[in-house]
Amino acid sequence: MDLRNGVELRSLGNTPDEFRQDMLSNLYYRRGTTVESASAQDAYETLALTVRDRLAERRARTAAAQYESNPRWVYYLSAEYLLGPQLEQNLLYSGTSEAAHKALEACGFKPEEIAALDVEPGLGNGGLGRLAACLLDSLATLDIPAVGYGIRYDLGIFRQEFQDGRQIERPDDWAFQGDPWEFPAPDDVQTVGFYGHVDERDGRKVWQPGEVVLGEPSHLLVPGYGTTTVNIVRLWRARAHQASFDLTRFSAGQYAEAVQDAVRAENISKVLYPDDSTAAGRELRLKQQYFLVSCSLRDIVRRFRLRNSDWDAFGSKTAIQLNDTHPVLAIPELMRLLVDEEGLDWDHAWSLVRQTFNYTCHTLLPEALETWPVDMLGRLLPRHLEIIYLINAGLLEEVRSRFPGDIDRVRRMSLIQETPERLVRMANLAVTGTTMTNGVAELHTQLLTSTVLRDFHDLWPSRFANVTNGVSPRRFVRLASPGISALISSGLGHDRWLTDLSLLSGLEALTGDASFREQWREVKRSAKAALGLGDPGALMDVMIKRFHEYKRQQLKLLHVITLYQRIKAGGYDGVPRTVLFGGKAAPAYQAAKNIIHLINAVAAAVNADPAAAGLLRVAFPANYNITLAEHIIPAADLSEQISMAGKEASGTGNMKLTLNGALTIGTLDGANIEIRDRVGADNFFLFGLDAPAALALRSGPYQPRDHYHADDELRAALDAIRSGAFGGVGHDVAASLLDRDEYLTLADYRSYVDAQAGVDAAWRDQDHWTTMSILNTARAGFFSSDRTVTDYLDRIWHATPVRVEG
Ligand code: 26V
Repeated sequence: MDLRNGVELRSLGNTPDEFRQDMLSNLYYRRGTTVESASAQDAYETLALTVRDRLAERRARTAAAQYESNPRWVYYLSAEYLLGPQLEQNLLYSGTSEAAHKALEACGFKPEEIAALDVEPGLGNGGLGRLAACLLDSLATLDIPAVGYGIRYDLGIFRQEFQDGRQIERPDDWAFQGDPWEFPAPDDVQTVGFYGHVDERDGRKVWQPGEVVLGEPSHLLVPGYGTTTVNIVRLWRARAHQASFDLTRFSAGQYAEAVQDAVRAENISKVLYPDDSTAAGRELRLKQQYFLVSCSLRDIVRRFRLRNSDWDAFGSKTAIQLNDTHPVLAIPELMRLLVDEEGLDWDHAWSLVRQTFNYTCHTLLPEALETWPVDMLGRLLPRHLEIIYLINAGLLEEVRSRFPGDIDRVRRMSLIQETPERLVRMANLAVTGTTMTNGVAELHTQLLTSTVLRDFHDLWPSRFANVTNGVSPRRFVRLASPGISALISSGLGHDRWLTDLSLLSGLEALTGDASFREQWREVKRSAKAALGLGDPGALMDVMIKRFHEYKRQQLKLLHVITLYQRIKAGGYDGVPRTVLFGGKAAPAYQAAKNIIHLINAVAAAVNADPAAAGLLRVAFPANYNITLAEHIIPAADLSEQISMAGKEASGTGNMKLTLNGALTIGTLDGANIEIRDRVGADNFFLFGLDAPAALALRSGPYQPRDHYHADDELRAALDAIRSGAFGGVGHDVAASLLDRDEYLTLADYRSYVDAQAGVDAAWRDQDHWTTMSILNTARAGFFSSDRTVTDYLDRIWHATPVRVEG
């Protein structure tokens, strides 16, 4: 391989023999052990290094080609990434699965046992973090020069355990054994300031930080599928300055005091914040956000300077995507770099900043829109607060001149919320400092521009676009469901669908083929058998997502209780079901934790009752994560997407399940609408209030008790909870539904239960169900993250591919 400086690099061979040889040398030279004394962990790490070497070689070619073409770079700034397990993905993408299996077996190891040692880096909460990972996968697959920036948390999303049915959180020390996929780059360390004050020197503002912390990067390889491109995701870890270790105190025996500054510094990347029930104003989280932003922007500027010398080119060479408001401090930070450090005038800097950044909003919940206390921000980042005030002055001047006399509008749009505790509104700053703001599904974008961000849409309508989310077909079909993937490829006669998911439409023609339908049914059945939760002949009814009241796991649970009560009453006429829940609740979100507790209590009652045997089973495997998702999704027959309409921005689990042939029961919310439009109303179980109806009901005097009194089955289900039928658990859940029912669970109950009867009826005609299942997959090609990235490229990033020679 001929790299940039003309130096040749030997290409690694991929025959089983060459692979085994390289594994052996890694075992000896990098692991420092021998085949005879190698542990399973040695074998795993050696395998990982051997696979990583293959990708590192492609990485070197990629870096050379990208450097050579000096392209417009896409930088994805995200506080969260849920990358999933790396081993199987990297084996697949490097084309070494078979060679690796053979090499392991030759050394006396069982491939499945070695694969089980691969720990997923859980550096995210849910959909937002997994979307970031899917977009990186697609960027690489589409040969777009891109870097993801994030934080290398020591502890990822907590490990969930159940104790007497209650959620307990345990720390997730994911890299305890070391992470073989990472390349640390301590030489690229950045210095980040906090606190201090602002001086003025020769007419220029100079921020004098009161504390500095080092940001040490490491990167993971992000290979594209079916291409040579290997991009990277660069993760920052906080390190204390040498000077923060107090040797004098240590020598005097004051051990805790000696390290306190160092500990404080390194705490910045210690733990991922779980999204919380209340927007928490914790200073450490604000520090994390600025830490990510400061390190990443310095790195982006360093990379820009490798090939460019003129700041004027910065905006055309750099597209930075802000994943929600978490990295929005990048806007004042880049202003500070350009104005204070580089000496550009304000207007010039502002036009470059706006050209560089774009913002994705991922929510509609007002309580999820981030704000930071002005006092806290001003103490931690005094110069940034000044810059935010200056940006605000420009914004408000524009608002006043467009809408003279509309003081209310000025107050609503201001970057500063004038409550007793004054707050900086991060979403307002994001829209103001970017070229484009996008929502993540059609309905979401519509609601954003008509409600939460309406004033901004009035002022700048052309700044808004929709980009509907998507998911990686490689991870969520090919890796998660090897069985269905093989069947799709044999049915279509190719595997090009993996990089052009619209080709799944070719499956439609196969719905008329009885033998194909039979194979499809068999593949779904064996995925259920492999999952091992319940009878593979039963309908697998799946609700997997974070726990939040707006997502309405409690509605699914009321349905389960109703089915159970029908069974107890005798003459149950429903089909056998396994109802599977998976998901975590934020540790401080008590209402969500109460729902988890109640689900486990109902599961215990149902699963222990012989009357329910063979008819109804409730499974709730703990610690739902990407690894578990990849086992559950292929086994699902029914996908529960039952949020209160107008609350779920998009959903992405809905797409993964549809692509795997699950039928959806859902409301007209988020991307469900687009799924239904594509798979067809006949192949989707719709129920419930739509967004306008839900909004109207919410804004009137809604009385949940009216539904309780009017519906016998609903009343029986709630009464059972209240009478202590499930071990006395769930009083709080029942009370909250009867007293407030913020998310209209009771209003949608009857419509939901009736739609579930429609599911039973459809399931009884297995052949027809299978046809609907195939049609769901065939018509869901739109939901590939490759399409999502293509939309971002056309509407927002305007970047072009750089092909890397293979
Ligand atoms: C944050 C908070 C903060 C406190 C109040 C409760 C709450 C609830 C949710 C969140 C997370 C908001 C950001 C987020 O994760 N959004 C998810 O993004 C996915 C990818 O676009 C999308 O599919 C999900 O619908 C959306 O919830």
